[in-house]
Amino acid sequence: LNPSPLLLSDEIQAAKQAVDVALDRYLQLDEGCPVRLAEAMRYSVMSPGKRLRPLLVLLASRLFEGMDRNAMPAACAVEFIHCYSLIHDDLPAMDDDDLRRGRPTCHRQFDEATAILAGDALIPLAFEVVSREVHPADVAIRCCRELARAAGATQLVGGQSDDLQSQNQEMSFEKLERIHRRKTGAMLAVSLKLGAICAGTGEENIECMEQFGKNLGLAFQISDDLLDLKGDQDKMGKRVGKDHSKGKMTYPAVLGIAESERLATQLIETSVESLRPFGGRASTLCDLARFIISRTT
Ligand code: GRG
Repeated sequence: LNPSPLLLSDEIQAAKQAVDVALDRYLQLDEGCPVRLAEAMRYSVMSPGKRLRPLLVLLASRLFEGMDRNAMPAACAVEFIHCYSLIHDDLPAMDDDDLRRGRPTCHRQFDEATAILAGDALIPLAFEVVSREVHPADVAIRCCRELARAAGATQLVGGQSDDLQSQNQEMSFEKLERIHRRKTGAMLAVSLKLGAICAGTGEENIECMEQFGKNLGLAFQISDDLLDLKGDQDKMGKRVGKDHSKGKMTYPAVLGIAESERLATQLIETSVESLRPFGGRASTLCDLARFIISRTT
C-alpha cells in the first residue's frame, strides 16, 4: 500500500508508529485466548491501515495539551471498533469482500466463524482498554459512554443497517447524508471528541471537536465514494467500483463527480476554518483534514 505523502509528515508519521506499537501491545492477549482467534484479531488490526481515527484522537488531545499516555488507550479503542466493523462489513452476509488493506479479508484468510469472533472480541477489548487505562475514572467512564453511543444501534450499526436496507433503492440526498453521518461520520467525530475529553478540556472545546469531526466525516465519505469510482485498486488495497455494481446510492451518483468534489472541499474548508481560534496549534489537525480529500487510499 502506498501511504500518501501527507501521512509522512514527521509528527503524523511518528504518531502513527506510536499507535502501531500500542495496538500491538494491547493485542498481546493472555493464554485464555485461543491461538487462532488471537491470530485473526492481530492479522486484521495490524494490517496496514491509515490509522486515521487514532491519529484524530491523539491530535485532538495534543491540541488541548493532553498527554499521549492518556489519549493512546482511547486512540487504540477507536481503531479496535473500526477494525471490527471492517471485518464484519467484509463478511459474505454484508459487503462480501475478499480484499482489505491489500490483503485477503479476515474470513478469507481464516474462516467465517473465526472472522465473526475476531470482530466480536475487538469490541469488549476496546472498552476494557479505555476503562483500565484512561485516567481519572470519570474521564474513562465518559469515554466509554461516548464510544458506546457512536458504535451503537443508532450510529455506526444503525447507519450500516440502513445502508444495507437501501441497496437498489432510490434515495433522497437527505437520507443518504443521514446514513453516512452515522455509518462513517460518528466514529470520526467521536475520535476527535475522545481526544478532547482525555485532555480534560472544557465542554465548549469538546463540542467544537465533535462539530469539526462531523464535517470531516461527511467529507471523508464523499471522498470514499469518489475513490470507489476513480481510485486505483492496487494503491487502495481493496476492490473499487463496488458501489455501482451493488446498486448503492453514493454522492457522485446523486450529485455528480464535480459537485461531490466541490462539496467535499467546502466541508473541509468549513472544518478547517472552525479551528481558526486555535491558530498554529491546530495546523497538524488541519493537515490531516486536508489529507482526507487529497488521499489516494
Ligand atoms: C459492520 C457495524 C458494521 C459497520 C460497518 C466500516 C463500515 C461500517 C463499512 C465499510 C464500508 C465503507 C467503505 C465505509 C465507508 C468509510 C470507511 C469506514 C472506510 C474505511 O475506512 P478507512 O479508509 O480504512 O479509514 P483504513 O483501512 O485505512 O483503516
